[in-house]
Amino acid sequence: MTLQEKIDAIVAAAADGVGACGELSQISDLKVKFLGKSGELTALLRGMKELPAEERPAAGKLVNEARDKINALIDEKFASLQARKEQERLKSESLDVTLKGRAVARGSLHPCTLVKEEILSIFTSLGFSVAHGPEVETDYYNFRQLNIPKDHPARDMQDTFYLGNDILLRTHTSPVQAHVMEENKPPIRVVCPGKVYRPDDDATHSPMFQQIEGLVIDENITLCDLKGILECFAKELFDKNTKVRFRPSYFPFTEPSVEVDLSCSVCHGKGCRICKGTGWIEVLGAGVVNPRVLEMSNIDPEKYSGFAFGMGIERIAMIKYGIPDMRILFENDVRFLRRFK
Ligand code: 2NM
Repeated sequence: MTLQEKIDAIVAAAADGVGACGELSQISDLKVKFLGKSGELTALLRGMKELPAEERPAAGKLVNEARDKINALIDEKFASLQARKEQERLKSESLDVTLKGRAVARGSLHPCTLVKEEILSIFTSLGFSVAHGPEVETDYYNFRQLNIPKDHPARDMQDTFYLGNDILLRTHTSPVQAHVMEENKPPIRVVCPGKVYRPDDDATHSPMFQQIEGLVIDENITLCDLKGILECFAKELFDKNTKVRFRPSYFPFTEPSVEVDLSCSVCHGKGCRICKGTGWIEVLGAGVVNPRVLEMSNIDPEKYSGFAFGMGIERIAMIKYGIPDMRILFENDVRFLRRFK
């Protein structure tokens, strides 16, 4: 067999091999078989040493041409298998853009959050700023600075979770106001929302609930200013015909102290299930800040006076939305929560 015939046979075998190849993974086998170190073409090249020197260049040229041809055949096959694979991938990943989309489930705000934000926006529109403070407090800020010394009977009114000797979970947001009074000079107009803790648990009490307390301190502040602000607040939160009624009460941090009733927004004073037939609903506690509290906060009670008030957010949400049992607000049953979208 001449060299040319041998080469033609190798090229023909490579063309057959390439023709039979149907998988990308077989391409490297083809390369090894026809172009690799132990391939037939390499054997031919090695055999050149035995040829007379003058025949070597022509023979070398033939072998090189054959190698280029086989390389081209393999590259072409590789490209076509690659293209086929890409087509298959595109086909398997194709999207039916006419399919209906899935609706994203949107969340909504908890009724207590809605009520809290509404109350804060009423007070900020009246010129109040908003202050926050820690839920873990000292006995000093939660009680003593608010004129509730140790062994004071008012401590029985507010049973307390103690975390240590003088460390406790705040029973009201008044300690935030104690910090505000200590750190600011009058005039002070502030509302303090937040979680508070007391060991009660029944249909109208939860061991954790939320309060908003307000505080105003300036020259010549009286109980009349308190009533005016609360009337304005009640008319905004319920309706413009809402009436405000004060009844005498007792808090150690205010003197005089009042319970604040609002005319029932459901029956407008006629008497119904919500107001238990009285036409009035008890919504807040309030009063004129006790001069001893001002004194302990380094505010001169001869020059300044103030009023303060406090309300429970859950209680107001229950009144506003007619919720009979406070526990519903803490169960997070989505059937209930969806009603507030
Ligand atoms: C209430 C009722 C009455 C109150 C008093 C103070 C402070 F810090 F000025 F002493 N803050 N909040 C207060 C007064 C709270 O909640 C039923």
